[in-house]
Amino acid sequence: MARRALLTGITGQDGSYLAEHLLSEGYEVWGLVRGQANPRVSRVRKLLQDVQLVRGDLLDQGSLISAVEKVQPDEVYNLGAISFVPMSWEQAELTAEVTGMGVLRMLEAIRVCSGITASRGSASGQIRFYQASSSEMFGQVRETPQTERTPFHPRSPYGVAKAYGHFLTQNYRESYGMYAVSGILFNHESPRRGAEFVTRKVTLGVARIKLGMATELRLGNLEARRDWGYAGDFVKAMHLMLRAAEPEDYVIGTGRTQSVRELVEAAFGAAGLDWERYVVCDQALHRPAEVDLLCADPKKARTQLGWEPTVSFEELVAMMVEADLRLLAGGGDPDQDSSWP
Ligand code: NAP
Ligand code: G4F
Repeated sequence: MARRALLTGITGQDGSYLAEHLLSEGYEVWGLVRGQANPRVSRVRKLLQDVQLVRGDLLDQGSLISAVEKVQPDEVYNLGAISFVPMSWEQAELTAEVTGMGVLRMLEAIRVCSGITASRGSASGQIRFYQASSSEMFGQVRETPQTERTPFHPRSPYGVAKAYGHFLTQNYRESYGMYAVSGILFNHESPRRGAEFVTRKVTLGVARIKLGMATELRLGNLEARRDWGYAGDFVKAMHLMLRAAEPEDYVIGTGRTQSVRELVEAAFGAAGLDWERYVVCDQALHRPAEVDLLCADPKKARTQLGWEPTVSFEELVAMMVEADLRLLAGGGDPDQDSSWP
């Protein structure tokens, strides 16, 4: 029998790559979709034709219980979230509800459907649970590089909500003996990355300037440093975590760090452009509290899971610039369903 996976966040970047990976591993894949007429659902239907869809929302406990009852998954990957950090200041309560409380609702759905109570663990095979934790939890970092043992100091309502979900996942593992793990993932990008995040904003900006569709690119803090990897590599780590013998949390990143300025140089350079002629620094795009530096120590994932990133920062930037040049030159719209390579 094929193993069955239920993914929240199927319409997002990671959901798409993880679904493709699990399908290639022989899984039956189900995606949770929300809303009455969510335009991103048609993109999923087009790109991921073998994925089955079930309705539900991380804000709605009953819908998650119904989804778990219907799908009867072996594995649940909770990727759904308000994931754009600046939005978490503008809609802090919604972020807490979706990104934080959504984890509680998903864990409860699994617990209730599995018949697990404080005094009785799961009778039959356990549903394994993956939580999409984030390096944003490290925030104002206490040490570099960051490991599974580095203390958290989140700097945004998003980071705080992720920390809640992270500790809750650990707590359900300890309280109920559930196979529940968190992947503390550092920034990962791809041609499917949302246009609001800095890598894609830059590669789309480069493509627009190269094609004569724009004359400048407005950015915020160029000095922030991130550990950027390729999303296609990172989703494989999620799967490896749920197939491990013991439920444990892992840091997933490349171990290299670059500044936004270096990202900009690489992206404009990949299109043969001099970034200093086009980039405008805009104070309005700076954040109320910044995370200055993130850099992973992925040693545990390497030694225990055998996970290694395969795409370098330079290859990733070139891949994204090329994809955006192709998209825009072909008349594509980054916000439309046809746009995912
Ligand atoms: P993304 O592209 O922004 O996708 C977010 C997903 O969450 C979308 O599918 C969205 O669905 C869904 N969602 C939003 N509100 C929801 C709700 N109320 N109920 C159910 N689903 C909801 O994010 P991503 O980059 O793929 O990241 C996946 C996960 O990893 C997120 O939890 C993110 O916080 C976390 N993470 C990402 C990174 C990274 O660098 N990419 C790093 C660390 C952690 P709709 O289409 O319905 O809005
Ligand atoms: O691309 P970003 O918006 O990603 P950020 O804030 O690091 O968050 C991403 O990674 C997290 C993991 O560490 C995830 F949990 C989260 O869901 C998301 O996927 O910004 C990266 C850096 C920041 O320091 C920001 O201040 O780029 C800087 N930046 C400079 N100018 C900009 C801009 N960011 C954006 N989005 N837009 C700008 O114009």
